[in-house]
Amino acid sequence: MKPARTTALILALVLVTTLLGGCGGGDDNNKSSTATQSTSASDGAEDEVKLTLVAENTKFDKTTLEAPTGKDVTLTMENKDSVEHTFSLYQSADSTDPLFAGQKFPGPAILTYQFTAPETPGTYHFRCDIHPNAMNGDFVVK
Ligand SMILES: [Cu+2]
Repeated sequence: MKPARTTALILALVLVTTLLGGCGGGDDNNKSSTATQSTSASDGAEDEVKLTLVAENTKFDKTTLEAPTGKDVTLTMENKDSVEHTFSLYQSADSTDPLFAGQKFPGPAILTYQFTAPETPGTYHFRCDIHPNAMNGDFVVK
């Protein structure tokens, strides 16, 4: 009788372990590649800034974007137009040498750009290189 009880106990432990393990591991198998995962939704995300921009009727939905100095920026741009738009970052409105030049793409589509915000605080300039006069704004770095 004793061996039977021991076996039952072990089975119970295995069951509990499996359940717990299944619960915790169910969401992610590749735990080795999640070094930058943010565990909480705290807006103080240290290593990345997420921005969004919508292009519609040859206009951006924002005239100001903001990012902390030196942070990795993930900019998700939705192009609602059938024509191509792009996002590029410049030192100033009259610069022709982009700090970051985004890929052009026609809509309707969504594209994610990744770049690093400038290290020096200031008001930079972003624009669509195809429609620079109609689609532009301030990129404020602080
Ligand atoms: Cu454009």
